[in-house]
Amino acid sequence: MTPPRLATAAPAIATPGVPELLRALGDRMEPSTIDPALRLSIPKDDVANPELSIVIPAMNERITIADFVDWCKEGMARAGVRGEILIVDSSSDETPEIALAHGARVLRTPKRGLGRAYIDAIPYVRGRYVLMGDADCTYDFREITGFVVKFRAGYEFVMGSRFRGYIEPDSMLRLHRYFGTPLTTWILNVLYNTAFTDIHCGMRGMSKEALLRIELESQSWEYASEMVLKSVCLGLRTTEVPVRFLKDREGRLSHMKRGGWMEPWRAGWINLRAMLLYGADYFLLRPGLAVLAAGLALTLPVTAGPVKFGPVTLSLYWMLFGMALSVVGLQGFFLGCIVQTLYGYSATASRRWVEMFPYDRGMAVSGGLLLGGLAAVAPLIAEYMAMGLRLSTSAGTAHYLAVTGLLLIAMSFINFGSTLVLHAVTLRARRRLGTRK
Ligand SMILES: Nc1nc2c(ncn2[C@@H]2O[C@H](COP(=O)(O)OP(=O)(O)OP(=O)(O)O)[C@@H](O)[C@H]2O)c(=O)[nH]1
Ligand SMILES: [Mg+2]
Repeated sequence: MTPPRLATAAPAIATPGVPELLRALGDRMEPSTIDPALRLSIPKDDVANPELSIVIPAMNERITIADFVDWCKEGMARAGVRGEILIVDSSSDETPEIALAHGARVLRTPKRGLGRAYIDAIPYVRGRYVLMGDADCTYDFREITGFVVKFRAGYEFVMGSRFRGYIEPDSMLRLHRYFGTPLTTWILNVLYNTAFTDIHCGMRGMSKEALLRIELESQSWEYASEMVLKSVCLGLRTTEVPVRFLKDREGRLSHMKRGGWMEPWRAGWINLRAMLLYGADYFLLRPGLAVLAAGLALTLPVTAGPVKFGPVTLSLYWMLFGMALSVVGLQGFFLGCIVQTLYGYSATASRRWVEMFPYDRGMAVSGGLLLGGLAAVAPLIAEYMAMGLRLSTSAGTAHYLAVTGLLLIAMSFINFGSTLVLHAVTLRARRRLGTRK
């Protein structure tokens, strides 16, 4: 989708800090019809109908930007692909002028974070395939053939891997190289049953169609985790290619470091948040079922009184523990179903739970559980009344039965509330799915 061109030469929106030099270079300026804060500049030697778009956020990268754009051109020539370079720029130095002079399109955007820069760029992407990375010449864009080959083979998400490629000595902090990145990659692989080797690699590619489907939302560094997680949830055809990672140029300080000592920790924190937010169902659904099963196993067999399993006697306290587990587990499971429906990653995922828990049956089950629970609690209430509003201190059969009864009542309410929310959420999800697959 290319934003419509306006014939006017003068920008309708004055963006502070963009020097007149841009016009002196002879580019055409285009006021954006999408976001008035954005403005696109097109170089003299612009490329028509690109197959590939190299989309690169940049902020004050005057030390490297010239070489970087040249590297991209070299990379595209070697890969035999017709491509555009789109620099998404929030600089206050001369980065945009240099990029434009070297043949890149420059989309000026306010400083709103790395993730937001990518979101801003999406309507301006013309290629079928999008390659992302940094403007700092740390990722070697002279070698992009692997990405192009994989794209043309039909892969929708092509992740770069520094660990399968080359890492120049001292280019990465030891803590990141030997601990942070391998550990977080391993955790993600275990949780989501994937086989990534470098989930933090900034050089990565996606087909434009897939990029639209994942609907990026992250404004800052956490876009990296969001992309990976959503690619998994959407079941994108994914592969990895080795990439070369080089040291920062003399005099260049990464934005992570420019942000102060807290910035890497903040980045880690928001990346973890993204992993939890975009994959909440993984932490709720199956773990919820497991906890529910354990809870029921501790509660139900003890309904008629204490049960001995080898050296362990399951009595009232175990039952109460089991009841707490069951409640937490059942609620966790339902929350997982609800959140999966809310994500709406696919029509099948959205329909699955509402079909499995139809409204009428849900209400009938809740009613049944409530009646069963009340019936199981009744003997204890009768005993309580008969003894003048007192209960014996030693637990008898009625006590055990009452705990199971309480559990059934709690499950009835959880089932009732969750069925309602699930169906309410589906009404909204349906509206959304009308416009997507
Ligand atoms: N447009 C825009 N670009 C940004 C912003 N923040 C960072 N960038 C650019 O995004 C790219 C990645 O930033 P880097 O500073 O290299 O961060 P990094 O590679 O994650 O950090 P290191 O691992 O320490 O190198 C660079 O090209 C930056 O210039 C932003 O807020 N807006
Ligand atoms: Mg970098």
